Amino acid sequence: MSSEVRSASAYRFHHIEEKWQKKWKEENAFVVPEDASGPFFYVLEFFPYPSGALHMGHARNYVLGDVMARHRRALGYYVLHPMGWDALGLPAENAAIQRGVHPKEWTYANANGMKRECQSLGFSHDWSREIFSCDPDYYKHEQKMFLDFFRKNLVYRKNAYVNWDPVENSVLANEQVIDGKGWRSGAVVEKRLLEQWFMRITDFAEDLLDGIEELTEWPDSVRQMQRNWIGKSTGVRVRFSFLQEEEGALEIFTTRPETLFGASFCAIAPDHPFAQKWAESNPALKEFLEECRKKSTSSRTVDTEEKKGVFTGYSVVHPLIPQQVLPIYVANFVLLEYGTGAIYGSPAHDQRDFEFAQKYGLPIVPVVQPFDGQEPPSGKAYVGDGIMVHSEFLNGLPVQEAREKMITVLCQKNVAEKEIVYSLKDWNVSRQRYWGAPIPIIYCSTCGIVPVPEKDLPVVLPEDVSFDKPGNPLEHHPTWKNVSCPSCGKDARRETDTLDTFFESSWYFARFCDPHNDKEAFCERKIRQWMPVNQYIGGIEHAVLHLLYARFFSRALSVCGYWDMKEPFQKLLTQGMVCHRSFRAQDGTWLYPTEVEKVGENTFRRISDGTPVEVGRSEKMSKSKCNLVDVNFMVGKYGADPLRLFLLSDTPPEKDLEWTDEGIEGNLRYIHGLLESRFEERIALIGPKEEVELKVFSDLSKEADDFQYLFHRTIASIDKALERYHLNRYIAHLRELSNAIDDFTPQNEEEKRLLRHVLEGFIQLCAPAIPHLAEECWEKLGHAPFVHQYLWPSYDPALLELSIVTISIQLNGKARGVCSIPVDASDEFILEKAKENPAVQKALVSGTLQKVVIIPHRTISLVVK
Ligand code: ANZ
Ligand code: ZN
Repeated sequence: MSSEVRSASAYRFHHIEEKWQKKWKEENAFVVPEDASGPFFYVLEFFPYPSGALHMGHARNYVLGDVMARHRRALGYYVLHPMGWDALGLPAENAAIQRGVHPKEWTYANANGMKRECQSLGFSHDWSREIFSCDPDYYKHEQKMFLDFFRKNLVYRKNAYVNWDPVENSVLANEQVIDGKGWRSGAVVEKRLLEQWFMRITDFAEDLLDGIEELTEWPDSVRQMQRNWIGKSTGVRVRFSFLQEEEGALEIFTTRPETLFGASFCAIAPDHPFAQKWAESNPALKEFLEECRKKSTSSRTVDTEEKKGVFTGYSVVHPLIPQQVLPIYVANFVLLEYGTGAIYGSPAHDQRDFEFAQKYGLPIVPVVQPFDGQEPPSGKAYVGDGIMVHSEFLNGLPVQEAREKMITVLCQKNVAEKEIVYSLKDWNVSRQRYWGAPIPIIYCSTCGIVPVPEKDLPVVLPEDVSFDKPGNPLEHHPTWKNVSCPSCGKDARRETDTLDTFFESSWYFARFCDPHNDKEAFCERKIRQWMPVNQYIGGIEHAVLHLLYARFFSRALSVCGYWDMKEPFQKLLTQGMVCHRSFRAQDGTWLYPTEVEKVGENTFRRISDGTPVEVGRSEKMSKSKCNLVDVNFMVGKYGADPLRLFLLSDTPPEKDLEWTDEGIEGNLRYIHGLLESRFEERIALIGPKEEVELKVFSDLSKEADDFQYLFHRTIASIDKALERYHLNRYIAHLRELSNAIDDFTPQNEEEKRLLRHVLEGFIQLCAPAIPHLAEECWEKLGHAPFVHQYLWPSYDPALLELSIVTISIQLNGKARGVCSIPVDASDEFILEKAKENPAVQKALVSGTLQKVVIIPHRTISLVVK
């Protein structure tokens, strides 16, 4: 940094952070005791891939989760807040190929480094539950699940076209193909026919769709993305008979049967059985199919491509106009796996059909006329509503009515049936890679597909593999795949495909409830205790894949008797990205922020040679643009608490956050101020430590009265902000209160007690955001650690003139949660409410209620023995 820029003062409190991190660890501060009786709260962040180092996006994700976990603890919940590693997958294997380090070694080393980073940020994870998905003790349970799925016919093998990544030498899921290219390699994806294992997620399409309605605490955007992905369409399947002497009929699927009188051609997918058959005697067709095969199978890429086709030489007869003949094309925009893999084209009312018809000179017959006064568009298809024309018995009807009528007529004529189709496909779980969980299957030439007997699980990945040949090292291993058939004893062969890593992430959240169970994946009691995850937090990039697979897995595990649960995640927060401006040297190369220095308001130069630097717009931090800031470096320079505060302030969690050095320096100054000057000064003014449950002070001066009011209002506002994820507002309220604390000078003993009371409350309110600093101050105020073990401050609703209050529930002297009641609720009402608390309910099963003490607007204490 140049001297013109006010440089960041160094963080001076690393010793405090280390001190508390050590204490938390030594005293297992975040480990949930085995005999915990509730209430329970499960906070989970998407478990990370151990790529090497935390990036700022991870840090933001875990800070958000940590605030929620610490807040819940202070409310009296037992909080499960675990962390582990999504440790299987390609990058480890690539590291092995490129650098000769074994994937296992690479993975564990990375995870350990990232774990240290997590700890240096003060996250309250329960590391006693750490899991590695690459550990055979983990994946043996999922191999058992695979066998149970196999038994229940939820997983099956089929020959299918797959997306083949020629660089990775592996099959990709549709979701891993982006714009026709491999999501990691960027290579143009080809099609290949391979035997693969598939999960029957499509059997659950309707149920998964229905379930979305109940996910009211998920962002609407994610729910809509899931609906779109499942892609339910209600339509009809129509049979067109062949003009030639061809067996059967051409079946098409349409959602717009009312346009049938506008049909001018039919088209089938390149992989449609008819296309394959006719190509044998049609070289032009054959060539076209070859060309299509090189393209991806992903439905999501087809729309953007130029529409192309070839006439097959075959035709069908229009089902309602016997003298009208429609030519059949093979077209690249028709997908094999949607509907029937065949369509009729009605070019005036479908853009794809329109482009196709124009290109091949096919008739474009409008059959829907826009309502009076509207002009039909020129040069493109009209897809809107209107009145039917040129359509015999439909003429004059609006589109909706015409559709109903057409369906009735076609069904009566016995040429069509109603049909519902989904764009969701079965989930291909086979990967031709080494660093994955082996699929527990053996192939025997006599017995066929033989599941590995349960007693032989886990099927462990061999460690002695070599990566010098392309493709799957398990294939090249000299012995591993050779086994004897468990059923007949003859020579047989292991499945060498491994499971898609989305398999591991589809149930890890359940394993965290019972991570050391070596008999089963998890026991039911612990699942009942913790699941569903109450608060799940992660990036929007997993809105469809991971979240949909996990919802499906819950259903599949229910079918197999593991539990009875459909929805694993109750609340979901999808946080925005962390962005940073990018810098480019004059020769166009990207520069790291550490390679440039600021010379003016928005001008920078390259440190090495002083040349000017082009400043780009703020974008998601990424390696390719060099606009990353290193988490470790920032913790070293600014400290964990200032970094946490920065990641929480200013920007709401769901929005993109702009990294600026100025921003974090502001937070650093705030923390220095708090710890160095202001806190010490204040502490000299406060009253003695008291254990009384004193809350509202009376007979105060006007200034003190206002101060007290602000304190209560702040608690109420913070409660609301935390409940609604407005974590940026939470920080703003804290700052407002800390300013008021600075400005307040007590005039008498009573006001000194008030100041202590507010200062203590402030420290407690701060603790979820800046826990190291809070612990330190808490200790200075004369309290034993840890601050999160003390009950969260509460406010007096009467003071704030509120009608609803939240009170805490104590059972046999321990905080057991909260409940909301009207301010004027009777004692009987409050008791009834408290009895709805799970811990109280449980205690009342074996014990009886001995005593009830209600402190108005604050607590209800129950003694049950
Ligand atoms: C005739 C028609 C006329 C269509 C019209 C649309 C507009 P959604 O609604 O997304 O489900 N289609 C059917 N199967 C297809 C396949 N395998 N590949 C590509 N396209 C296919 O889409 C249903 C519509 O997509 C169907 O309705 C069909 O075209 C086309 F004015 O039939 B329609
Ligand atoms: Zn056999």
